[in-house]
Amino acid sequence: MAVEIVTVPDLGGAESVDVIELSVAPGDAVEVEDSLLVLESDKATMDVPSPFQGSLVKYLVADGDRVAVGDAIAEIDVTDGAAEADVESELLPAQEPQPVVEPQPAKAPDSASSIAAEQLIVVPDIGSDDEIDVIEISVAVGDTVEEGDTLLVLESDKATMDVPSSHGGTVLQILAVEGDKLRTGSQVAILQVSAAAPAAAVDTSDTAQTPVNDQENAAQEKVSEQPAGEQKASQAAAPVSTVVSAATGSSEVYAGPAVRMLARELGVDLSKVSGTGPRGRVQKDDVNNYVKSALKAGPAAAASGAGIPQVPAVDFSQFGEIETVAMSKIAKLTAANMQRNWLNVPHVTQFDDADITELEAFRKTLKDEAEKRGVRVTPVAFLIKALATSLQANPEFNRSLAGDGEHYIQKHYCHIGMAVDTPRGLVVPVIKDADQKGIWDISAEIATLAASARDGKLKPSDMQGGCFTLSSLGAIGGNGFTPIVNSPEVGILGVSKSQIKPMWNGTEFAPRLMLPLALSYDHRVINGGDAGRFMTHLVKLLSDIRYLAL
Ligand code: CAO
Repeated sequence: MAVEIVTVPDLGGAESVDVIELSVAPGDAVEVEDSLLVLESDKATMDVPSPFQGSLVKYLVADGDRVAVGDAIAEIDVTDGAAEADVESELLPAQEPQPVVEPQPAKAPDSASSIAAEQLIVVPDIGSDDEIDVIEISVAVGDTVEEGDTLLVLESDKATMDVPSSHGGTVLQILAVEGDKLRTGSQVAILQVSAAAPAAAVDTSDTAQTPVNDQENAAQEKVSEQPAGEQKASQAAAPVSTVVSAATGSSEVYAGPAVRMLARELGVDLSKVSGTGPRGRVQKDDVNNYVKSALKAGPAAAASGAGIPQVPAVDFSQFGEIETVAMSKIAKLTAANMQRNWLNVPHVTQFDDADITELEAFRKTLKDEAEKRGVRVTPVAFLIKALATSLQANPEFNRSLAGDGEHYIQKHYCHIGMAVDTPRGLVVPVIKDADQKGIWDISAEIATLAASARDGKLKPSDMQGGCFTLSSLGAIGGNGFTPIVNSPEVGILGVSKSQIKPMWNGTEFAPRLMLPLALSYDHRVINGGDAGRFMTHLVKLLSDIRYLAL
């Protein structure tokens, strides 16, 4: 057995880097340029390709190790293979297509062919003189790019922008690294531009004799990524790709570190994303588009994107007669919103009963006056007024979490949403400035909004701006339920059917009309103490409505 040691090649300036992936298993056959392992610095992820053909004896490092240039990383048994790529390619049978390394047309800037011209690519006018960080190098030396393909990505504190190639050709040299600061006119890359260049970038001399399928073509193209000068398989000069070829399971994903970071943040499995960049490279837009289409595909797909196992589809017709009924637009929206809120908001629900005996007695006395005014006064009007008053006394409930997760948005207005059950589905019109309105006005508005909701005539503005939601099922029945917070609001009150119950008044049990209340809240914003105070205040207002006047 003839064993060759593979060492960490030039790291382009990085002192030491982490091993983040061992790409093959001991005993596996490896070709020259096959990725042996993946290293990651804080700026880039790099494949370490094998300089030898043979089989992997063992790794000399483990996943998570930190390594530096020259460290021994693997042993390759080269007994049956040849150490040099060009020798190896001659030994291969012609019928058996392999990802071989062919000598490339000269690609170094100082050795361009006579028909090729070198083209310096610079940062185009970016609308200011500011220096902007390079956050991603989108191509590697040896890549073939079309005019308009992204060469690198810049990011200011306001925007991310792609720097497109002004020419098509082969990348000879990249003149920036991640973390550099560039401005309009800064040098980005040198391309070899000529009619022959793109064809030369992927060698076809062998494929002309040996038909290969698409996959093998892709493998061959990958092997040809490195400039010819660097492809010479010698251990000392083993090339490091500065782009990422990250393995996810057995399938390789071609993406840069910034894209991988975005995918990690969004919980996206990159192996499921189709890359639209050069040679199928996954770009940021591909990840964003994947997320958008997963969300559009419906809650089940979105949930599975978040790593939640999907409920398996069942063929119900095997159990009896069925009918497939289309969901209304409102029902689909409600389903998506409910799932989003259920998954995003850490819910707690607190329960209590309000004694509304006096409230109901008073409400009945309003009947004649209500008829004269042409309105119906139901318990819901008092609940909305009491909620508005409680929000004012407990402003934590009139907040939303800011997008940065580090601030609250404190609202100084008081709009109460009211869930309305309609034939098309659930809608939530909003009673604006409920704190400034009396019971007559609120009653009239409830009637108008509920009627518009049932007739499908609510305007978008009727349903916007809610601070807190009331969901009253009192007219329908039930002892209690746990409503789902209508995020970005942080609280919702679920009201069930009032019942006469025997209540101990200190000397005896007396029949009292008790209203079951359930307060669900977003525990990121509301503490249990806040919720206890809010509920106690609300119960006090409903049990003695004179407090509403204070
Ligand atoms: N306990 C006992 N009776 C109650 C009650 C309660 N908590 N709340 C209302 N009632 C009574 C009313 O007193 C009224 O009877 P009277 O006419 O004899 O006084 C009757 O029930 C009808 O009241 P209502 O609640 O329907 O009246 P409203 O117009 O004020 O309510 C609205 C409007 C929009 C809240 C209601 O029609 C509605 O759609 N509720 C369903 C909300 C919903 O679907 N929530 C679930 C959302 S989450 O899935």
